[in-house]
Amino acid sequence: MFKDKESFKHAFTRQLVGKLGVPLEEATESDVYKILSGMIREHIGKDWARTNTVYKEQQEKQVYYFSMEFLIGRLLGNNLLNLGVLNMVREGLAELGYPFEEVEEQESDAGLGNGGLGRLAACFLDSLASLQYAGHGTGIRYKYGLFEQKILDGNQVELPDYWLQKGNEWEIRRPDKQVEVRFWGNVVTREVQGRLIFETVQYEAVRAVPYDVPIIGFGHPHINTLRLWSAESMMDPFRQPSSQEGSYYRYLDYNRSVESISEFLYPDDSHYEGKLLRLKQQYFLCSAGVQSVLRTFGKLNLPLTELPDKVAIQINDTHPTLVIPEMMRILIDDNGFGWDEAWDITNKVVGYTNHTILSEALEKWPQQMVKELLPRIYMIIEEIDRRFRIQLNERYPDQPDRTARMAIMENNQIRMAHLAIYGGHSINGVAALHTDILKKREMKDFYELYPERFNNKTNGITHRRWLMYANPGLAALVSDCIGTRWIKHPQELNSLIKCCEDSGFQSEIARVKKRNKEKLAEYILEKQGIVVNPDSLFDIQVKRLHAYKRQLLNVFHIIHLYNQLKENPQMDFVPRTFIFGAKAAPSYYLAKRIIKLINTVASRINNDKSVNEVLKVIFLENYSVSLAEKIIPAADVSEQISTASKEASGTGNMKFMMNGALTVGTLDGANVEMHEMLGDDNMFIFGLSAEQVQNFYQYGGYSAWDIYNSDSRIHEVMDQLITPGPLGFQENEFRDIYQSILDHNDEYFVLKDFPSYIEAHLNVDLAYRNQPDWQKKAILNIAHSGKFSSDCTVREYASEIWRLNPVRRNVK
Ligand code: HBZ
Repeated sequence: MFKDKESFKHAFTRQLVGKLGVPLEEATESDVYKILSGMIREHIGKDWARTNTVYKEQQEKQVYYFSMEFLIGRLLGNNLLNLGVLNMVREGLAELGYPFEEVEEQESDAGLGNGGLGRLAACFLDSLASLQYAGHGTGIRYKYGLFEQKILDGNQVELPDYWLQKGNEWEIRRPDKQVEVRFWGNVVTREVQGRLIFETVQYEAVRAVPYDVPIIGFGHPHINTLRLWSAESMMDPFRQPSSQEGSYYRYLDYNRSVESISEFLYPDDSHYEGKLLRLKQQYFLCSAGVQSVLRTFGKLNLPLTELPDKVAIQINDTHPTLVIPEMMRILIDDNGFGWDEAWDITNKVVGYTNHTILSEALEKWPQQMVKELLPRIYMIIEEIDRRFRIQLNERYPDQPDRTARMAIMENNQIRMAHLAIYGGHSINGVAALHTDILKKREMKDFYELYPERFNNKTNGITHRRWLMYANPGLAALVSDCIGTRWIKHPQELNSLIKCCEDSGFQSEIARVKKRNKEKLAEYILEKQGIVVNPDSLFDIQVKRLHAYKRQLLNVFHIIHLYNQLKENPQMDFVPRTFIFGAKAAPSYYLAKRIIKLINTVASRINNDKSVNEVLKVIFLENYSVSLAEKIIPAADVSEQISTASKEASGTGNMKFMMNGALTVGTLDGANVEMHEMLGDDNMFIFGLSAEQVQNFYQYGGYSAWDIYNSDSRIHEVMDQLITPGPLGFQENEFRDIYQSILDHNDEYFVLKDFPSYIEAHLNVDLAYRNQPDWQKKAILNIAHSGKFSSDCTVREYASEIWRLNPVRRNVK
């Protein structure tokens, strides 16, 4: 992009003065950010256009990743990294008097996602572009991203995240590419030359306007597109003369309802809520997205029967399942296809990724709601269901129960997962254990019917953002040790194994970690005024707050340690700093109470002079992608402690591993695969297995009360929630949490796993005392983390689901 640092400085200064009319000395960080991002945009313009031209000329097959969420975070640093000029720009700006860290802070996080699912989509985009696949994102441009979290008096308070307030330097509005999305109305049927024609009348039309964001590949001028759709009003949405009585007020109502479609991201990450607006959002995404995909395909001048050779659509969970009936609608109603042919095309194009087995998260839309909002789509789903039932009855003639279990429409609901499995050619889980559970339990019936559709694709994370960008010190050290091939071939991080015994390298690893911890300590001091000791062990749990993720188990352990320290202040104990970051869904009462508990425990412990030299608890406000980039490189211990079988994969676990943290974890999600590589020596595994958990659910045999009554450590911790104890809580202060465990027989096995969790932490304490050995374990974690690069994951999706090859010809 620039020949060298001097030419960058020169070009930058010229633009600053030329475009903003301010001399260098007077430019603010915000000016610097604007100019720098503008320079990048200008630089990539040609390559972006060229990439699209090459796709078109070479008729490349393209994949579209449909997702309600893209949690991309900030783009400036990542774009500079992928363009290969991050260090040069960093140094150049520093010489001009602008620390890069401060410039970066000018950019708001694009928080267009809740958590793992949305971040996975963002990592996949980075890998698709970096591996030179023709792969794009299709999503919604929410005006407000995931809420901003404030902690007031220990409680979570949600504020709107108006991330676009200062504008978005990376997007380009493309009104020329707009499409129309239709809601409501009535379907009328006509017969024309012996064929039934369906037409929707009296609908309400919405304008879908795309905003394109360039996704820059690493190390080459390959630039894909994240297309985010925004809902805007039409001038004449009802297709009626506007002079009708009351029509002006109707228009105002319409206007408001249109704006709301792309206004907010739903902040619930694990609980399905049948809200009309959410359904509108989903159809809006699917209809706009499919129309746009077909329009691009149309430019190839090929018959639509060839669509599956040129297009793959992957749906990120069931949220975009309506692509299936929408594609059917367009093929049949707008292009005159017969049902079977349309079904065959749709089926070959669509693949579905499942991210959860929690039954409360499975989407089931009320039939009535779909029928009213999307009458033609409803008819198509009815027909899909009718045909599926016929197949099921033929295949299982004596098993009406099975048909009822598997049907798409049942009990006045539409089961989106069933529609996605039947309507697509592939369903994948996101870690080996998760896929296994899908096959053997959750989707067993479907697996028996379509074994060939099921496959596993273990999640991954981009090592470019999560190692090279977030932890440049470690990345440099790795390259010093094994060279730079790992950057293009992350599995070659494996070569680090040979350095794991090298004491010089071990101390270097420790030095980098210490520096990262100091930086995080500075951040904590600045934000919260709390001093933490960078020499203490940083034990970190950052993720959404959910009962199954068991932040509560972590807090119980902290209370237990506190109790022990109070009893025996001389206890031999490695000083620890426990760090949390977590947002709770605004309507999730228990999760919010756990946040309050963590903050209350934190404030008591941090202010107790008798322990606060060796024990600190920090809750970091507003956990987000950019905060994760600061936190994860500073971790010694990573807490991945979900109830086995509940966490589909986890991806935070991989980020910590890649940054040299050691995991305390259950055998859940991708932890299982981490453990297979690392073994017991390099990971602290504890707790029930997924199978044991399932057996307890199925056959009983577990009593939370028995454990509570028989284990004095647990009793002591639990009772502090309801009676004044060493922590000084008030009577019944956290009775709700206490009851939530005992009333539901400890649904997530917090008490059951508590003893083995304590033991795992005693082993952590012991292991940390032997620093050379700890560093060796850390190195082995980094060495094995290459397998979890999303590059590997995306390659597997490409070859096994999408049937896509990288675009070989250089796009330049
Ligand atoms: O997807 C997560 C899984 O819990 C995690 O185990 C996995 O690693 C990750 C990527 O595969 N699931 C989510 O993050 N889910 C959501 O964010 C979500 C958002 C909206 C919903 C439901 C779920 O309506």
